[in-house]
Amino acid sequence: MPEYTIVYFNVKGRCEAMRMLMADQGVDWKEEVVTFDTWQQGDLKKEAVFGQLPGFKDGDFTMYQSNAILRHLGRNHDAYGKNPIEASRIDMVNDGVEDLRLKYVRMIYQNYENGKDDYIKALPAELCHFERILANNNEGKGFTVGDQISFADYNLVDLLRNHLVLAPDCLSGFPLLSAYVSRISSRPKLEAFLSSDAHKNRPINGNGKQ
Ligand code: 0HH
Repeated sequence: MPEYTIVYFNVKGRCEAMRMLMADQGVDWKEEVVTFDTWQQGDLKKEAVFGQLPGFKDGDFTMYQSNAILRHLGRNHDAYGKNPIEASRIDMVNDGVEDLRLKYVRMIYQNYENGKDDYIKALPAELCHFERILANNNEGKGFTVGDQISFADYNLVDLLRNHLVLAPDCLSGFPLLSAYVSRISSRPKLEAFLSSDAHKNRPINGNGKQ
């Protein structure tokens, strides 16, 4: 069994998708929770390749960058497509998820009070891309790419679940996305993780906004 450790702040943030992937794949991992005070001391920031967390340990190998970590897990657990074309499609979907995550994070951390309403108004124009991606793959009955789950699915479902907290009706105009989130979230091992106190009690973001 791999020896995985997430090194991160006590938030879902950029790590919940990797936790969802590991839980769903039946893989254990450890958490090294970094407090604000420890981070402020600066040693961990100096160690981090780009001066930021999350870090991820796979045995003796330590890496950074959340999307690279997701890809690493995708490769290790057969969640990166069945051939190079599927892998490239999965990369494309994941880059789209990252584009939306960056907009969400900027709103949450830099413009919540003044920007939340406009952000929610603009959401359909973002979500329609993912609805179309689903519609174009097995009529939206499965995953974003191919016929097996990928790291991009965990990333997308995590981000959509966060958006359902921000705006509970945001998927009402997107029947395929709505069913997709329910379907993926009810995979037995994933559902057990999503029902756990560890998941439920961990804040989505670091500033109390959600
Ligand atoms: N491209 C990187 C990735 O995908 C971006 C990483 C990043 O933004 O991995 N890291 C942030 C934390 S994620 C970071 O290291 C946002 C969660 C914030 C939770 C509370 C933070 C308390 C900080 C004291 N930020 C710290 C830094 O840049 O110094």
